[in-house]
Amino acid sequence: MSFKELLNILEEKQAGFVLLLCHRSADADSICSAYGLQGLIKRFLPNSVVEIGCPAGINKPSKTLLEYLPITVNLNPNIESAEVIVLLDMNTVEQLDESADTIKKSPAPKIIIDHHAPNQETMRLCRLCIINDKAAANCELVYQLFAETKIKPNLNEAKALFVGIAFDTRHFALANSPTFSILAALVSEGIDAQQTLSQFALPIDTSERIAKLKACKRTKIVIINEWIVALSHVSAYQAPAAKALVDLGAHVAAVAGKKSGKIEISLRSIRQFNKDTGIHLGTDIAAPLGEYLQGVGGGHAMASGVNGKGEIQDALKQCLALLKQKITNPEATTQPETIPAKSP
Ligand SMILES: [Mn+2]
Repeated sequence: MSFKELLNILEEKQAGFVLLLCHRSADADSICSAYGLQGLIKRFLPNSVVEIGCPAGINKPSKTLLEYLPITVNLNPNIESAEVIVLLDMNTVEQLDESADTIKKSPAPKIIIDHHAPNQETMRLCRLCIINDKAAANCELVYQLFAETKIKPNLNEAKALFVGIAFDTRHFALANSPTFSILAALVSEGIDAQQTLSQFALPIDTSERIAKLKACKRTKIVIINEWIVALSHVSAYQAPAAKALVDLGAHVAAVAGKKSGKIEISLRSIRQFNKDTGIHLGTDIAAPLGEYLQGVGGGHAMASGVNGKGEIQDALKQCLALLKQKITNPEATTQPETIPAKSP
C-alpha cells in the first residue's frame, strides 16, 4: 500500500486531470473515500484538476451527505479526457455500467483502491492496486494513505472518512479492531462523533414506522426447538418489518403482504439461527415457498424474499411448515407434509 507509488504515476504522467470514480449508486464509503483522496492529492499537486465522478449515480443517503459536506461530484464525468483514473470501493469496472467500456479503452493508467475481494481482470487492468479486503471500509484505506504521508486530514476530510466508515460498518457493528484505532484518530481531529452520526442518520418515513408497529401487533409467535419464529403481515415495508421483528428478539421472521393480487414475503434471521440450523433462507425457504406460490423466491442466508400468488395466511402457514421441517428434520428434501400441495 503506497501513496508514494500513486503519486509517482501522477507525476510521471504530469496528470492535469485526475478522475476518481465511485461505483454504481455510489454510497457514503465510496464518495467519502474519493473525497479524502482528492484532498490528499491536492496537497501535492495543487495545480491538477482532481474530480470525483459518479457516472452510475449516487444512492439516497449520499444525497444527504452532499448537503452537509463540501463534496462535489460529477454525475457525468468526462472519462475520455482523464489522464489518470482511480477506481474506488469496487472490484470490477462492470460496476460502472456503460462507462466500463470507456474505462477499459482509455489509455490512462488506472489505479484501484478497494476493500473487496480482488478480481483478477481488474488487477490486470490496473497499474497500481491498493487493496485490503480485511478493511471494513474503503475510507480506512484512504486514511492509511494520509497516515503514510504524515499529513492530517482536515476537519471535513476527517468527518467524511468517519461517516464513510460508519455507513459501511452499519454503525460500527461490522468494524474490525483496526477500524477503531482509525476512528479514534479521526475523532481526535475534532469531530463530534455523536453529532456527526445523528446528522447523517436517514430519516424514517412515518408510513414505515407505522408498518413496523402494525407488523409487531399482528405477530404470531411460534417456538420450534427453542427457536422463536415470528410471522406477520403488513401491506408495505415487509422487509424493514421483518428486520424489526428480528431486532426485537425473533430468531427468524417472515412478513407477508398483498398488493394488487400479488403476494410478497420477506424473511430475516439472526446469524446464529443460520449457523446452528444450517438453514439458508434463500435456498431452503424462499425458493420452495416461491415455487409453492407459483412465483419466485431467493436471496441470502439471513435475508430473502418471495413473490407469488395466493393468500397471506396460506403463504405464512406454508412458510412455517417449511421452517418446521428444516429445523426438525434438516436432512429431508421433500415438501412438508403438513400442508397439501396447492392445486394450480
Ligand atoms: Mn465500501
